Amino acid sequence: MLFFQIFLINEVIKKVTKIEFLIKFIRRIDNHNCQGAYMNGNLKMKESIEAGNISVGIIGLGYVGLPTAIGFLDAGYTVWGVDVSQRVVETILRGENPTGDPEINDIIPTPNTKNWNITTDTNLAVENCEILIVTVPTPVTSDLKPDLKYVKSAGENIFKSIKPNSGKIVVLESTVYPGVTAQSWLPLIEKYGLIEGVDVHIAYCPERFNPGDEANGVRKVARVIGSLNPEIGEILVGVYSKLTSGRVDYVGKLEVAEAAKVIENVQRDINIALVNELARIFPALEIDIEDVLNAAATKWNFHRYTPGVGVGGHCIPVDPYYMIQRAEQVGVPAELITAARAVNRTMPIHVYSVLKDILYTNNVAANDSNVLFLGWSYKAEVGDHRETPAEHLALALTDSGVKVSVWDPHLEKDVYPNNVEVITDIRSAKGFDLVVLVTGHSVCINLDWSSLLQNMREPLVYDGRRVLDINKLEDLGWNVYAVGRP
Ligand code: SAJ
Repeated sequence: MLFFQIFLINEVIKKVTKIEFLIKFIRRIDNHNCQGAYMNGNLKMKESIEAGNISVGIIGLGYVGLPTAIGFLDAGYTVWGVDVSQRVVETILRGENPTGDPEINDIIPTPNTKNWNITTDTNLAVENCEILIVTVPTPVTSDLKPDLKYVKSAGENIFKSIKPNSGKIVVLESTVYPGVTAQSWLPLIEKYGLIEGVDVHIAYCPERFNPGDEANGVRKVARVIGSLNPEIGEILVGVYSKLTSGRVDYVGKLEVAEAAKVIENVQRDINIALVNELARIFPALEIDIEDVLNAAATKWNFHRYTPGVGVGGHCIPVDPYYMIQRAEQVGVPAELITAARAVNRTMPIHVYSVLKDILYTNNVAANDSNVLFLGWSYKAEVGDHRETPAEHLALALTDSGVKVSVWDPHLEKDVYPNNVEVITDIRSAKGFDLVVLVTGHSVCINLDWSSLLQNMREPLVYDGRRVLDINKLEDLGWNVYAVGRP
């Protein structure tokens, strides 16, 4: 009896699955037959794009999403910005900037700006937008593995709100390894009974704007687009061509666009790793790396990069691990990428040992020394401390008994770890043994070095970004050291 019951249930399940399959098959056929009509649907979408009367939803209003949302508003689109954080949404609705990036302080739309809708409700944005753009973080886990949880949760929230036959376009902009968009989102589309190419279209268009660089901002930087359906790719070329004055290219497969973005950052990490490694080698040869770079840069095809205390930010020190992981998955180890990453990752420790030598050579006991960091941001002229190498350098120093204080007018007081003192007024900086320039902000480079010298215990300065005028400082009486200088 039991056996007969199980057999019956199995048969029913098989039938249901078959029916489900049949429905989807018919919808695809039907859609294919009315592809023309749907194409007309796309045509309608294309026309409304050209007419500019479509709404764009931006999912994730952080360092990338908020400037992107403001860019689309600026380009004349109705924008629905979504963030899971109530604090972020309320801050933006007050016309204030929730990201630490002061660069966009003055461009946050004022409250009740027309066509500017900010919410925590993804469903509302999906209902009101033809195109949804996902700009969520793609960090790494503590063991340096890609962490795709935000890409997946954003996808979950979007796809569960999409209605059949709506033909919405969902674009991922976050930096990922080749394959993530399809691998993360197609199962979700399936889960919610949707059909990619009928109910929804997915595409990839990596964000590329360069923080702190107006010439390569959201409205000027070139873009590339990959998608499963070339027509959707072309539609998005139209959409992004209104956003940026830079060129916009449809490059075919999702994976091509995904790979393009990740290698742009991998290439930069490798190039920086080369000069950082040379900055370790040349002093041992009694050669100053800057002299060598100046000489090499006279050659037309020498690409100059700058050595420094380390590589920070949410992109360059993170994205290579995506490529390393993907290469491992297919059994082709990324040796060069891995090696370069290790060089840049250990630069703060290299600089730490150099600073210890400087203190020792100048008879300053480490556990009785006061070091002043100029800058904490991961790079010049931005107020962004994410993955800053300053944190690793400061920790190594304080762990060895050195007292570290920091001055960085680009950052709020609450971003610092508790092992450092924060100085808000550089004129009050007194009693230091060593100044370390960690970030090349112009305010750090152009500060009053002679009065700072008056307040120092020892006239020692270390240029960790090769931005200081060494001769001028030596003329003032400073004892100048620098990364890559013997
Ligand atoms: N750095 C050096 N030496 C150099 C150049 C940079 O040590 O010669 C350091 C910087 O000080 C900083 C880090 O590298 O700590 C990264 O700074 P960055 O200016 O190289 O890059 P990001 O992270 O601000 O922006 C990068 C850019 N990618 C490329 O230039 C290939 C930007 O265009 C991307 O949009 C961004 O990553 C991103 O979001 O992916």
